[in-house]
Amino acid sequence: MILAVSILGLACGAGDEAQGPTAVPATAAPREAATAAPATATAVPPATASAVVWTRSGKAPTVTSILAALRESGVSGARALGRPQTVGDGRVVGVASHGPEEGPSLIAYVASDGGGQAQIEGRADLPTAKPILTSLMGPPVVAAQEIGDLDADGEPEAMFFVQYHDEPQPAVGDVARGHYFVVDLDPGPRVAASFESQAHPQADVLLERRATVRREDLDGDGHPDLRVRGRECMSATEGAEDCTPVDERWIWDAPTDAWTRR
Ligand SMILES: [Ca+2]
Ligand SMILES: [Ca+2]
Repeated sequence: MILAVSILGLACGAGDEAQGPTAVPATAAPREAATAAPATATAVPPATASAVVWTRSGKAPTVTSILAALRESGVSGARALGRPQTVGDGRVVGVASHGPEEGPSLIAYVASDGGGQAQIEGRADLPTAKPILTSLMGPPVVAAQEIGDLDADGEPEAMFFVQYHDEPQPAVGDVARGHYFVVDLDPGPRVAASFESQAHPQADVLLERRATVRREDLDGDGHPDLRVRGRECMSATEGAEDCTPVDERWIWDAPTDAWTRR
């Protein structure tokens, strides 16, 4: 089975209401669960949120209320990147930057409406390959996002393609980068895959990476894997390029519920 990763627009408005029955039995306070994601031997970080029973109104919280809730939960300078997407059960998922404007960090968050007020149910750091610079080329952009059961395990994930510029280096300038993050949402959020597919340097002395991502079951276990294919090129003599192929295979693994490069 081969499924191309679709490039979706940022079509779902924050004001959209979630689909279907979403009410969750009220509890006096969020109840902590003892579950935690299994440890992995990969670069994928462990879960950062425990399973919690939330009281949800079923309406999607607004971006403004999500940002306020992020700041209240200790995420300083939170700024929304793109619009949050409905993921069912009265929840939305989205990406935000935070920290200093010149060198922000990225997080994915899962939020819901608790009766006129956004509540942050969980968040996960989205580490990029290089520090993000915003002052020259603008803030990072969520260029594409997709919600669905991307690993065919019965639970939803979110895939984000984030574009950003890194910090300029002396004599070689900056690099425009494109980074994929797959975020598991249950009990998450938790990063289940993370890799760079695009790198376009200002200078010819740095490698340019041009790759695309497809979902494809590479090991025949019935669960889609991620194949990153393309080229890395260096400018050689005038008008010519010296290229090598890129063919990375990120295989989904049931015990870790994550994609590991093999
Ligand atoms: Ca899934
Ligand atoms: Ca597979």
